[in-house]
Amino acid sequence: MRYEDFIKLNYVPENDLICEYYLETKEDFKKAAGGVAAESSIGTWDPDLTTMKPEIEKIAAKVFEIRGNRIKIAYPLDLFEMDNVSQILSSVAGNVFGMSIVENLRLLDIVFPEEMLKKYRGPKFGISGIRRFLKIKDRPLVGTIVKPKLGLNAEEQSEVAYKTWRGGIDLVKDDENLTDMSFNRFEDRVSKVLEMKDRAEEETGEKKGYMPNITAPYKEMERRAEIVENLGGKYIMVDILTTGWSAFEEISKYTKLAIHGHRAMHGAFTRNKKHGITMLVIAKFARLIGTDQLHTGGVIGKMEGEKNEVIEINSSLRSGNMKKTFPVASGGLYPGCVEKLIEILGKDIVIQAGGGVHAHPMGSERGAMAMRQAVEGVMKGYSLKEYAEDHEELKKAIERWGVVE
Ligand code: CAP
Ligand code: MG
Repeated sequence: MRYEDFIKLNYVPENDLICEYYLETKEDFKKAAGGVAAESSIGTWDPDLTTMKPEIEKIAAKVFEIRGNRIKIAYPLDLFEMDNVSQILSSVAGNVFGMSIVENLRLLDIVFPEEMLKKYRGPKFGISGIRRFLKIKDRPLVGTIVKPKLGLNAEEQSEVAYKTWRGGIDLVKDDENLTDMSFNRFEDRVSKVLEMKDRAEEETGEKKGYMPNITAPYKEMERRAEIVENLGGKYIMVDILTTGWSAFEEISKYTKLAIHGHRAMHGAFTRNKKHGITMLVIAKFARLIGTDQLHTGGVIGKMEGEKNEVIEINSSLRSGNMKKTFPVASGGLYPGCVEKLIEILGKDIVIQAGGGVHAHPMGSERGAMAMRQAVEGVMKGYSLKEYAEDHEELKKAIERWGVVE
């Protein structure tokens, strides 16, 4: 089959997996588009394979739509091992990005057919399960990342966590690069932080969550998940991309705990608007294989991520029959962002602040109070400035970082 033979503009997909790509080429557009369908399914550069058979040609991917630089390709399900995300990605997001006929190629969106969705359990808890567990009905969850990222010992880490829980934080998490360190051992940390969690729960009468980062070589992740479970933890955190799809898929099957998915490294392939893979696609796969919470962008913080894109990702995580993944807004956020964030992203989000809690001039506990006050003020219908009038911690936070209008 020649590359052009992979174009079938009158094809109507039924039970196929659909991918939408943005494509730029210096060569003939149809040839390049067909090339993408070929390389991601059954074809190669020389059309005259002596090994090709008519029944194999039937499962070729088909470019069935071309609109400007956007193309849609339908993939018959026989091309896939349906419950193997690595294999699916090796097909639709593999060699194609490096083909020389392609100048730029971006996988914009992916739609999984019902037959494939049935193979996946998705999140174990999802938004509703997590809300039930934390007993928080409809406000955004408030989270913090203990800062500095690295350097505190287990004891210090647990004290900082405790202070923020007391101040009103719901979820405390490790940073993406904090694992089992010489100065802060995993098991020691988890045990100390969970002890402090129990104390904070008793003192505040609220449910709290700790999300220890178990990111490590696979077998070690299993061991760490077990440590967390045996110590009474309910959550683990995994850096889903640096850990890799296969390991993430497996740990998610293995553990009974809720999973917080950190997306560190996504910018390496999501950021270039013409090439790579969108965060939307990453998020869809991450939900399929079980992430209960996922970083999707804070819109107004320190990290790149356009408003409409984040809205689209978040609504995708909450749509369909599978349990919904809690979108996490994080990165450079502080109390003054809360009103705007809720306005843009709604209440079904986790709002996290690291620097925006621990750099509060009155310290971590009162920094946590300021974040919680911001959420409560907005939920009660006040503007942040109004609510700050009789909430000192929020007032101090606004003096330091201002309010996003
Ligand atoms: C936030 C954070 C997260 C970022 C990642 C950090 O801390 O812990 O890793 O949110 O970005 O280390 O930067 P701050 P994203 O609140 O101190 O910024 O959520 O976009 O994946
Ligand atoms: Mg971080």
